[in-house]
Amino acid sequence: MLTRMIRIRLFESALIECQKSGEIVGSLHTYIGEEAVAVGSCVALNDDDYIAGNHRSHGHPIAKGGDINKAMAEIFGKRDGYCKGKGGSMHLADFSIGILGESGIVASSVPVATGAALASKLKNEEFISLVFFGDGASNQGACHESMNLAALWKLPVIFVCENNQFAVTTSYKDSVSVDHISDRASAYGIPGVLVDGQDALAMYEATSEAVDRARSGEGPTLIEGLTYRYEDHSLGLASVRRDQSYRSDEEVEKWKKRDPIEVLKSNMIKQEIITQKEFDQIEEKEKIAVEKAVDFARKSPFPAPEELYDDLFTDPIEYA
Ligand SMILES: Cc1ncc(C[n+]2csc(CCOP(=O)(O)OP(=O)(O)O)c2C)c(N)n1
Repeated sequence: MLTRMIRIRLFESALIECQKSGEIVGSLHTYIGEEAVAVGSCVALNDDDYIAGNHRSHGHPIAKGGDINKAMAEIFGKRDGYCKGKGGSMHLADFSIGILGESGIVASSVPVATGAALASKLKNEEFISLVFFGDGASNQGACHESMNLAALWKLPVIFVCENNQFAVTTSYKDSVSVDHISDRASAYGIPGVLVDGQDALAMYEATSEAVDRARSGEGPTLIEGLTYRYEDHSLGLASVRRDQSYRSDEEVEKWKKRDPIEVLKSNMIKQEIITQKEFDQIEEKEKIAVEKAVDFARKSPFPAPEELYDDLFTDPIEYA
């Protein structure tokens, strides 16, 4: 878990630099500060369980064990990327390890994961699915419809709401009618669990319980991981540039003091599971891996213009 959280942090930090230098174009939604939610959840799953994500989804595939070379190349828009450079930052799918992919349409992955869980049930398969979505997404109709149906049909799906407390600049306190998003679970008759999203172990434990429920046919669970986004909502989007008036510097600093990597690291050092030196070694190894990923992405070619329509449709259509 520690390794994967460090990998996500360094991956995102490298992306910020490459976006600043102009090597990456388009918008980027970084996951820095929220790493424990994805990692704690994903390590409770098997490789053939499915996950789906959203626009803030570089961390999810990395947490599931995805290939950072392919992820980096995709975000660079290069041919060796996960979707041959045509999906970009919000589309890092890898079916071989259960990553169904993501979508920039807020809340749209919630019914996708619910559909995957329905497929598992109809086919009498063992796999389950888990979807990550934000506090903003939790207000969307697609989210409520999916939870209702999943509860009614006892589908093996886990709903993980990453409550990073803001939808762009709107606080969840101004847009959610209950104190906690997890409180909504009672309306569907399913368990709702509020978890410290800065604590990877707590996320792991809550998800493991939900996995047991899902696999034994008891249906879905709603988990709310209370967390915080350190960076701006998005990089590279002119409309949300640098507006920090919706939150104070003190608040950001307060949350950084409970950094998810530090929380796990200090816990492990205290319990003598790891030494500072070993931590430094992991960090160094991941730094090299991320540098290699950037290099891999830089060297990969852009897709050729004539490949533009390839892989878009199940049955390719002819163009005059
Ligand atoms: C259906 C839809 N509405 C609006 C948007 C614009 N939009 C992109 S991200 C975002 C905020 C989403 O907030 P949240 O779900 O809390 O996720 P977070 O960005 O905080 O991780 C909005 C409104 C969109 N992409 N899709």
